[in-house]
Amino acid sequence: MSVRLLHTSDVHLEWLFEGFPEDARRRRRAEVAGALARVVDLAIEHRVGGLLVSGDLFHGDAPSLSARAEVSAQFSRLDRAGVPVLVIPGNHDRVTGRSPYRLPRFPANVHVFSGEGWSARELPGGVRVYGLPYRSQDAGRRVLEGFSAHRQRLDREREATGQPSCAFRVGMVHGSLWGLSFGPDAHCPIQPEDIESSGLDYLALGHYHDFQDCSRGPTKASYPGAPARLTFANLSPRRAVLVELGDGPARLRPLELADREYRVLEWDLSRRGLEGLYEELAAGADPEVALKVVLQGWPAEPLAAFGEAGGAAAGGVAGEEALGMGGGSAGEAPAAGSAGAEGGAAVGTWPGTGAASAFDPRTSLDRFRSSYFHLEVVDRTAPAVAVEAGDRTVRGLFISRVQERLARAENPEEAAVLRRALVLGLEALAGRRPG
Ligand SMILES: [Mn+2]
Repeated sequence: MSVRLLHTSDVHLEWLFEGFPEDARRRRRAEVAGALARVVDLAIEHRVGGLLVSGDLFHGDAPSLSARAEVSAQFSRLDRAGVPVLVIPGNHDRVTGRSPYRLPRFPANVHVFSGEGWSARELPGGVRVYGLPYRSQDAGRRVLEGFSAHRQRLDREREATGQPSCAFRVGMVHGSLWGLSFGPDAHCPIQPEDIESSGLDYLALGHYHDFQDCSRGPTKASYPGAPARLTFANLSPRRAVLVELGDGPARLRPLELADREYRVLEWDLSRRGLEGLYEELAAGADPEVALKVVLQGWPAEPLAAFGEAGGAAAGGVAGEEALGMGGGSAGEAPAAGSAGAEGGAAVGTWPGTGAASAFDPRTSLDRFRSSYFHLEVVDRTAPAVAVEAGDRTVRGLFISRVQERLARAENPEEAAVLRRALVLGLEALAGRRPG
């Protein structure tokens, strides 16, 4: 006897796609719904005995009526194809008063594990599925600890109610495998040894947004990952996992799901320059690609390279020598690493060759916005300035104050504002009108 199941999780219908322009956001949300439809297509094509959804089907616990209708429509297609659907709520769509999981809106083939703890449900072909809905009170608990005792109790209960004994055992849980990086989003820790001793043939995990095979010992386990990319962290191929239960250990076949291309470009302006970045972005332009550019360092180019904004300011700066270097005269305040390795040019002298304030990392790539589906700039630039200990000049004190605040900045936005303040302040101290 053999049975195939299809496993998905973390669809996150109605994900916000924060930072995307409105039109791209709308299209991306439609693509997330399309990914769910594609998973349903695969379940039908592969004639699976069940579709498992391991949490975070919805991005929020009170999804819109249209998102609920979309899910119902997709699950109805499975109903017509005779495919049961098993769902556990995740940390994003946990069961609350407004939860779609409380309303009997789904077609009859859908079962949501929404009780207090573990419960079990049978699928055709001798498969018993044990599901644990996410509950916030379990967030810090090792959720698979002692699972085999729950399994044995549920087996006794199921068999007492007339269910035949099962040939295959599958678990569903939404939580963080120990050792995978979840950052502050770690919930319901899962220890590898608890997978190994679970007595399950397959553990259908949810919460991690990229495919990961987590098999341990006799138990196969995986995170399928979100079927459509949700953030720029999701660069790996999208997957739904086909699980084949039969003789011997379960077999996993991760099926690839097509999705929009996301790219991340890290660019050190001190080493590779701004002109080089412009060339790179022009060469890679593709209105279907979502691109994130992480800017580091600081451009050493002369002002003209800073583009239109810089060009406008250029006139005012042409006479920079005449304006003098203000408090930052070369003799008084040699800036960071003026010994700059391999001809580090303007890195190390401040102000540099042009009005640095004409370069604003936040808007520096605006001219490329229409060349990409979405262009996101992460500003980790670092204006290269340093101040000697004991420098009591206005300039020295200004730099130290801003740098102290930078060291304590609580988020990237605050740090970006402080770096901008540093640039504008130094320009002003150099006697220049900010660009
Ligand atoms: Mn999730």
